[in-house]
Amino acid sequence: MMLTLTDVYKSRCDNEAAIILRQDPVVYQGWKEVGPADLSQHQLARYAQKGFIVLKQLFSPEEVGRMLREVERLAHDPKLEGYDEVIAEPGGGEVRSVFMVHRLSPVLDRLARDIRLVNIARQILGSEVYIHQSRANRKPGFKGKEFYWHSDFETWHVEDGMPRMRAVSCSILLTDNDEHNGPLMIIPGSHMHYIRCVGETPGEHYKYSLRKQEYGVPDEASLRFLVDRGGIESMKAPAGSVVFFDCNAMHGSNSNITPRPRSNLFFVYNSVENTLGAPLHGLAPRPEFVATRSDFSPIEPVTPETVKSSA
Ligand code: 6CS
Ligand code: FE
Repeated sequence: MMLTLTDVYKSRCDNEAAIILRQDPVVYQGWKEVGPADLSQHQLARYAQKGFIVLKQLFSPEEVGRMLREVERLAHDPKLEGYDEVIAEPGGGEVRSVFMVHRLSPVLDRLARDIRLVNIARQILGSEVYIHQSRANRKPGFKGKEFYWHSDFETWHVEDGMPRMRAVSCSILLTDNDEHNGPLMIIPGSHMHYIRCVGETPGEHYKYSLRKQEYGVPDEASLRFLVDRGGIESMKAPAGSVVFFDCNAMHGSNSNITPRPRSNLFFVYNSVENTLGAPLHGLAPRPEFVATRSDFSPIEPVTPETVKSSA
């Protein structure tokens, strides 16, 4: 008898949108090693309930300055011009995102392995972790366009074959994020429902979706359901702050028409127990710069001097 495990998180199968209850824990037990910036039990409980947590000014202005300079160096590096990793804003011109920054920059590679971030990811995911994806979203002044509402997990499950909801995004604010310049918005509690999207994913979808997502976009009735239950919170915080948010948290951000950039770095930590399988619907795997497949080995964290002295 052929056992066919139904995929509870299938999506983009037909023209039927649906709201499914989450079938996975949010905070996985089991990680006991203490780190210098660990979340308290209360913070972990709040994260489990809301789907995100904001840690104000985890990094010093000097550290943030170095990160921002490195992102701008990559964004304007003539050697990277025309590379798939560098995504222009719709309509061309400004650089919207640079992907796989942890492999393009030794400075950002060390940051991705910083024990202050890795240990919190381990606490949440209850295991060793590796980087599924990294990117810098620059959202430049006047030109930075929106990121419409979406669940990252819906894309990572359908297009990257990520089995379960056992990944966490870490966004480091490189500039002040305020109510004007397009801060990340998250719907509290939305991580507890999975929105099945309609439509059929086109081939090489990432070539368009990273500029403007048109498939894997939740329907308005489902979005209204989530917002009616949880409202909307903007991740307003000074540069150097860090937002950890669940892979299935519904999020988005508005365009930036102010002169001030809203530049954020994202590291996506995935559990080593949740490594990618085959994408759904016979889709071809997305390239390495969007979804790590070549190396699932656990991150070896680094403890910067600044942390040693303050730990
Ligand atoms: O497709 C992805 O993996 C990317 N797309 C969005 C809108 N957010 C997550 C990720 O950067
Ligand atoms: Fe996203």
